[in-house]
This record gives sequence, structure tokens and C-alpha cells, in this order.
Amino acid sequence: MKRPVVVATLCTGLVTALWPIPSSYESGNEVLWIDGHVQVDYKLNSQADNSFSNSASEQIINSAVERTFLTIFDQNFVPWKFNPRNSNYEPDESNRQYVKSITLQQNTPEPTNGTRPASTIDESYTLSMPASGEVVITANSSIGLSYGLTTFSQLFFQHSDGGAYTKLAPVTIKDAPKFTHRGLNMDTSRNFFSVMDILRTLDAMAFTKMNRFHWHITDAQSWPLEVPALPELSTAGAYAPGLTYTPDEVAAIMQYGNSLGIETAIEIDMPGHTSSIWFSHPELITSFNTQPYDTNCAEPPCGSLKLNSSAVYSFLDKMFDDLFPRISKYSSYFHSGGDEVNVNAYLLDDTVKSNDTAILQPLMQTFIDHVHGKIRNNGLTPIVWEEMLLEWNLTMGNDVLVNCWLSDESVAQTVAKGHRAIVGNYNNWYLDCGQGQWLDFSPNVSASFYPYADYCSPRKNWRLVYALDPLTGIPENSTHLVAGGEVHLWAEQIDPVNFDKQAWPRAAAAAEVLWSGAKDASGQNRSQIEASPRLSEFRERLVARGVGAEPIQMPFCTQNGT
Ligand code: CP6
Repeated sequence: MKRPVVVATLCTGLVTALWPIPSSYESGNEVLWIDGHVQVDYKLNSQADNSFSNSASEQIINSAVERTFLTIFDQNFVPWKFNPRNSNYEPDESNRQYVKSITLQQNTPEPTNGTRPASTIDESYTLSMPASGEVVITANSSIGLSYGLTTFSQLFFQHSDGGAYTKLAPVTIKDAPKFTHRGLNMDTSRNFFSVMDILRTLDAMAFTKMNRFHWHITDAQSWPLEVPALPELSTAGAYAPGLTYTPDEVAAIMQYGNSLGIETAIEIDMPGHTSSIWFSHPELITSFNTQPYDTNCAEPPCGSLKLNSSAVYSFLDKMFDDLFPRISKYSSYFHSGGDEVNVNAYLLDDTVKSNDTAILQPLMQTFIDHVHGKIRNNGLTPIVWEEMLLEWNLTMGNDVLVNCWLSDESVAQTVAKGHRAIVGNYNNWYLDCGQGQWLDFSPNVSASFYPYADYCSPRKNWRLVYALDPLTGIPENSTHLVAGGEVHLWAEQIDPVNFDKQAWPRAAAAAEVLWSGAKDASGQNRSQIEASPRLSEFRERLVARGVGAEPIQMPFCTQNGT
């Protein structure tokens, strides 16, 4: 028996699955079917040679095309959900019009930045799908074309007979990101994640057009990174043999990211959050697991790199000389950490024996100058946590990106000092606490709706993520210094069992803010009411691709909507 179609206030019927929403999007209501054997042509509209290497571009294009068809035909089916795979919504099967061709046109040659996409890559694209079925996607880079194909795949729904169709032709899209830095921070120290867990996360990121993978690879609890020049780091510091990342695995992860348009910023958090180095090099660490912990660090086990030690500098040089040349093949960034350094730790540092900031601050300046010098010598751009700039008042080159996390005000202070900022305050964009759904029956909420006391409230849902505008409190003339933002998945209470449901679909809510901007065309905060069914459909597609994203609506909403 068919259920009657009813109109529910916050439940609208068939929507697109376009996520993030393109900057300009027009669609009609003609039906177009697609056949898995449709011709795809790639045209590089330039005489110019390019050293990015055609093979890298070709790999990006070929894998994007393959993903497009997999998404449309093989994975886009979620058996426990009914809409829009509900016959109520399926088009008449007679006289099918088909997509006739897909032309990918690259207007300019690939950026010439070694074997990886430049961080300044042009990610924009256009997509035209006339009702006659000749699809044209244009872009200035292979990543732009890949994004165009991702958008294209999101226009289609699977028919119950296994075919696929759109009811949205003709479609005209012109799309470009609002922010260049659209990231996700994954912590592989507190809990270990397999290479497959990370690759799956990169896939999900690319599906929502995120382009920076912040890999918080080490911390106080474990050191899973294999450094061949210092093998003892991981043999003593990993949770168990095998719970490590080999150089080949790190390279494979970074290269896979590049093929999806994602650059990886590896973070070795220093000088705090380093007590896992103690397992192999106790001589470099202030003390191990000092009690009571909260006078010495933010979270046990306490321990910092000594701040005035030549042994620490030789150790770091050895590590960087091994690591940086490998990183720079695939990325423009290295993150040197710098969060939550507790001055009391240095009372126990035999090279300092003081917690006086007047003594510590110049030592910290020397430390950051040394580390950043090494980073730059390898052609990489340094990233630091905000405390290095705003709490320690260090002088750093204005090439340094600042990872803000404490508040919106810290973003404003960072750009006021001339640095580029990465937004992601803990209230809105820390995703390691629960994401509960009950608010999807409520009106729009504002970014400050939840006080800090509710940090771990089950009410911390996708809308709180979506409501953050990265440009809050930023003067007009400084908005260009807001590079973008990141969501953070600290892993004290996350492991491979719950990672996907903590991350998704909330990370996608941030991804839309970062790609499309927090405000709509009329300058208002984007409507959560409009976004809800669209995100719900996007979530179904994440699940269909093997990502364990949480539901945000019941089938009731889309099944019985209009
Ligand atoms: N680990 C590291 C963490 C946190 C930070 N750095 C953190 C701090 C406060 C909250 C959540 C996470 N667990 N290395 C801060 C950047 Cl509420």
C-alpha cells in the first residue's frame, strides 16, 4: 500500500544532492537518462607544454571519470531508504532521452609546480547540460574538471531498474570556491587509524570539495610515524608494532589526496604534546607524565621538548632531513604545532629550570625560527597553532598560516597581525563530541546558541557547524587573509569504530560554508531549512560510497514531502 503524500513543514520532497551548493546554478525539469557507456572526451585547449606532467593530469581526469560512473551506477543505492528511489518520484520510462556526450575542456595548462597541484590551483569550473544531452564541463585545471564531474554525478538519481536519470535538465552551473583552504584535521596519535580509514576520509572530503588534509600524526600518547633516520621513535612510541605509518604509506596517502585535489599538511606538534618521544629519547623531554597533570599540561601524559637543548635541535634536524624532502613531493605545507604549551613544564627542563615567560619567550622564538627555517628550506610553508602568535607573541614571517581554534576573536587578531588564518573554533568546528539530531525539527539557530558548557552536548549537530561564518568580525579590508577553515576530529574518544559518524555529515556542513560561503545571494546566513533535505540526500550518498555518516532526517521527511 502506498502512503499518501503529505506536506510536512520542515520536510520537503525530492531535492538535488548538490553539496556544496554551486555559486550559480540554474536547472529545469526535463528528464535525462544516462548510459554507462557514454563517450567522455578530454580536450586540453592549449599549445603550451606543461611540466606538471600530462600523466598526473591524466590520472586525475581518468580517476575522476571512473568515480563519476561508479557513483552514478554502482554505489548510489541505499537499500534501507526509499526516496528518491521511490516510484512516486521516478520518471515515465517511455521515450528516454539520454546524455549524448560529456566533453571535458581544460582551458589553460596545468600549473607547473613539480608533480603536485599548486596550492594556488584554480578550482573553478562550469557545467552545461542542455536537455539535448551534450554535456560540457570546462575548467582551468584538471582538479576543476574533476570537481565539475563530482557535481555532475550529484545531479543523478538511481532508478529502481538500475538505470540513472536526472529530472533537472537543462542545467547551467558556474562554480568557484569562496575560500582556498577547506580542511579536515585527523588525529592519528590518540587512536590509530588504518590507511584505508584515511583513504576513505579523503574520498569523502573530495566528494564535498574539501582540499586540505591536516594530519595530526603524532601527539603525547603515541608516535605512529616511522622515521627511517630515527626508527626508535615508532618502535618505542607506537601503540603496538604495526600500528605505524611507513614512508610508503605516507607517500601513498599524500599522492592519493593529490589525485583528488587534496594537499596534506602533516603536523608534528611541538614543543608541547611530545611526550611520546620520551619512550625513545627521554633525554629530550622535560619530564614524563608529571602529576598532577593539570598544572603541567592540558592533557596527560605531560612532557615537552626541552627548550634550550642542542640535543633537541640535532634530533629535529635529523628528523626533518628525513621527512621534509618526502613531504615536499606532495605538499606545500608542514604544520609545526605549538598549541597548549604549559610554562610550568619548563621548571622540570634541566636546560631552562624556569616558568618565567620573560626567559621562555626568547627561547621559544629561537625554537620557531629554527623549525620554520628548516621548513622553508624544503620549499614548504609553515602552519602553527594560534598560541604561537597570540599567546607567545612570536615574530614569524607572514607566509606562516595560523590555525585558530580558541575563538572568532583570535581570527580577527591573527589577520590584524598580517597573518593568514585558518578558522575552526572549538565551539562550532570541533567534531569529536556527539552530534545528536533533535534540532532538525527546530528553526535556524545562531552560531553562539550553545555555551561552552555544552561542548559535549548531544545537541552539537550539523546546524551548529553550518552556522559559523568564517568572516565573523573580520574587517572588509582583511577578509583576503582568512584562508579558510578546518573541522577537527581529536581522537581521544574516536577510533575507526566511530570516526565516520563523528565526522559525517557535519564536516560536509563546514565544507559548504567554505566552498559556497556562509551567506546566500541576499547576504543572509544560509537557510538551514533549505539545506536540511539536501544534506540528508548527500548523507545517503556518503553511505552509498561506504562512509558511515549519521542520518540527519527520517525517511518520513523525504518520502512524504511534496
Ligand atoms: N589536542 C591537541 C587536543 C586539543 C588541542 N590540541 C583540544 C583542546 C581543547 C578541546 C579539544 C581538543 N585534544 N593537540 C587544541 C588545539 Cl575542547
